[in-house]
Amino acid sequence: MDLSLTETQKAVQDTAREFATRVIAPVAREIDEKERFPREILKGLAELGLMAVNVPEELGGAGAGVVSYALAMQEIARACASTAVTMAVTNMVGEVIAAFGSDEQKARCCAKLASGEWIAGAFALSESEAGSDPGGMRTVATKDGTDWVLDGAKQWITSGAHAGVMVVWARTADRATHPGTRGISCFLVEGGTPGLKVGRAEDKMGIRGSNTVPLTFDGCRIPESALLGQLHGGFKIAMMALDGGRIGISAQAIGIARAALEESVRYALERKQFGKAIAEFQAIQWKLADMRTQLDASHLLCMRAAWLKENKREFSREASMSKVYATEAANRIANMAVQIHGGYGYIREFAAERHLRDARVTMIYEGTSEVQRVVVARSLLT
Ligand code: COS
Repeated sequence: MDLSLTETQKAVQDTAREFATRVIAPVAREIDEKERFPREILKGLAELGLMAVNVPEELGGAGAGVVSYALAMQEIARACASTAVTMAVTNMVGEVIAAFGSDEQKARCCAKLASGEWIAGAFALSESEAGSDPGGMRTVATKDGTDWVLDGAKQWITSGAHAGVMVVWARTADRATHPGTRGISCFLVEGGTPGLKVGRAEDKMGIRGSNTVPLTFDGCRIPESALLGQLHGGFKIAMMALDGGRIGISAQAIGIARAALEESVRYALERKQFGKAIAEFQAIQWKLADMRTQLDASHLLCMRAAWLKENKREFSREASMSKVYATEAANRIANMAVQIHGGYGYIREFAAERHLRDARVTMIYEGTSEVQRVVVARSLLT
């Protein structure tokens, strides 16, 4: 089995690592502390092709594939998880438009997302009463003449206040005629559209430099051409986009965990107790060994899921396995990093506490750990 990277994958990884180390890492703490949405960094990512890594070149993307995307995501998250999630959602939005959009939609949106002219994209699926069960959404789209009119509210929308374009799901037929998830459609809504109101940003435990807002649609009128994909076919688009998104979040978790491990190794070699470096104690060595083993297992699961998607094979189960394992491992690893740092792990002077706060949400968004297990179990039992 050949696990070596292609030249393109290596180049994308190197580019992301260099930018992350030189530009992002030095300001990551400040981004977290000030809850600052890092516009200039996102622009920089776009200039490097990292906002549309797996979007075809003819649409303005880098066309570098899913493995390259996962590798880049790991590098950016290693420096700053807030920047990474903004990048992840923007890449997902670009990909979903490239995959399901009309020629006009692709031409209008992909290049702007890729170039940073639109600083971010947003994925507006969840609602306050419909998170793990998006089929229970209440937002509706009603036809009025040739327009669609959106009414309802979305919750926990990453980059909702900054997005140039949002992918928005709404019910277009009632359950009587279209049972279950079959009456849901998907629309492209540009930021600033009249009738779209952005609510107050959430005060979060981690990824504090990313923007998470509720959105309200109050008679928000969009043209017929805003429909993305088939009428009533939106739920499958969401599921397929999330399958890919879960690879991105597992890569984000791996990046956070890698930072936590690297800092733990450094600290363990420097910190002296009982007259020697704590790295000399087996209690610390075993933690480091467990952290590295779980990190590598996460990476291999992530690479397999990315490779399957890139090669147009089925990858839904593998993406969920990658997400549930990598995000839970990242939480264990970040927690062990705090333990290795002792009292210093609990204060802001060191990054260990930020990694633990940032890692936590990866087990929740783009499908909770519980939902990932549902996907894996269903694939075994049906
Ligand atoms: N790819 C393509 N189609 C899929 C799919 C996938 N991965 N998963 C489901 N579908 C299709 C099904 O085939 C079914 O199609 P038909 O209507 O033709 O039969 C339809 O979608 C509904 O599927 P299902 O009945 O399995 O849907 P459920 O409501 O039971 O949902 C889970 C299943 C729980 C897996 C889904 O709701 C889910 O992923 N929830 C989490 C959502 C999430 O990640 N939220 C976070 C939002 S972003 S922060």
